[in-house]
Amino acid sequence: MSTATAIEFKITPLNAPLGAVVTGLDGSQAVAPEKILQLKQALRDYHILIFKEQKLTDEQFLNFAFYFGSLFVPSDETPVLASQPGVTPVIIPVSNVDGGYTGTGELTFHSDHKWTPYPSSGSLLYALEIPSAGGNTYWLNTNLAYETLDETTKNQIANLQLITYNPFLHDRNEPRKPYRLDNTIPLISPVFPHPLVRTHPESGKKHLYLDAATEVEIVGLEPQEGAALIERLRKHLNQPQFYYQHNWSVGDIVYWDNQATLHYREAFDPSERRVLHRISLAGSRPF
Ligand SMILES: O=C(O)CCC(=O)C(=O)O
Ligand SMILES: [Fe+2]
Repeated sequence: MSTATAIEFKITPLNAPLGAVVTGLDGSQAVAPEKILQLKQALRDYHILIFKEQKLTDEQFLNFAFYFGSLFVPSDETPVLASQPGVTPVIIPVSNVDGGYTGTGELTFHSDHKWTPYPSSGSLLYALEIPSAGGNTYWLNTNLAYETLDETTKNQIANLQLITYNPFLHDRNEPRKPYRLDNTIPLISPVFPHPLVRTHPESGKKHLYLDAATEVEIVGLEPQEGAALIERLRKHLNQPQFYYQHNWSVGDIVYWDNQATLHYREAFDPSERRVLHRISLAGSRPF
């Protein structure tokens, strides 16, 4: 006899430039092989998956995440959010309370760990406490951003390599710059150039692999020319037609593909609590 309350497993695409909602799946339980495969395909097709009504311990959250890959572990020379010398937590508290990370301010569009040699393939963020207003997270489809460039620009950027400087090694007293214009200043971090147009390792689609604000440099271009090109590409990226705005509910897990999307977070009222847990999965060398 089936219970009246059991919800059927369903993957429903959003009416948006990316994203699908997954209902009827309990991440605290073992997930059937055919469902895992359907979810992997859906991630490839929709770039972000939103799992509703989850109630997981940290251990269950890890077990669920590891169906999709192994843990992203940065090297000591490439610190990331929450890195302390020699260790980065497995589950990162993205929270404005209790010693968590990222505060209450706006976070500009980015993909996680892009400045490392093997950036994270995807991240999962699980909502435990959500403010009454603000703090929405937006995900942007970087394949659409690429495809809507004009042909001249596509040709111009086809073989360019981009360096993204590690924001966690940035000197706090220095103003943040969008582009490294003065290349006589010695570098304080190792750098890992990646293609500005990235091919997705599963779909083969092309993606504009650039975030909205981190300091970058195009290899081999004159600084002024590189800076002008990056400014133009960033203007193009930042268009509502490319993104979906997620209004969090407690119990949501959003699993996004860092190889196909950028994400942005709105600021929220510092007197409210916002607590999420994040797991990032390992990735491969961009090509
Ligand atoms: O707070 C958020 O919604 C997103 C924070 C973020 O960028 C991340 O967890 O990678
Ligand atoms: Fe992030």
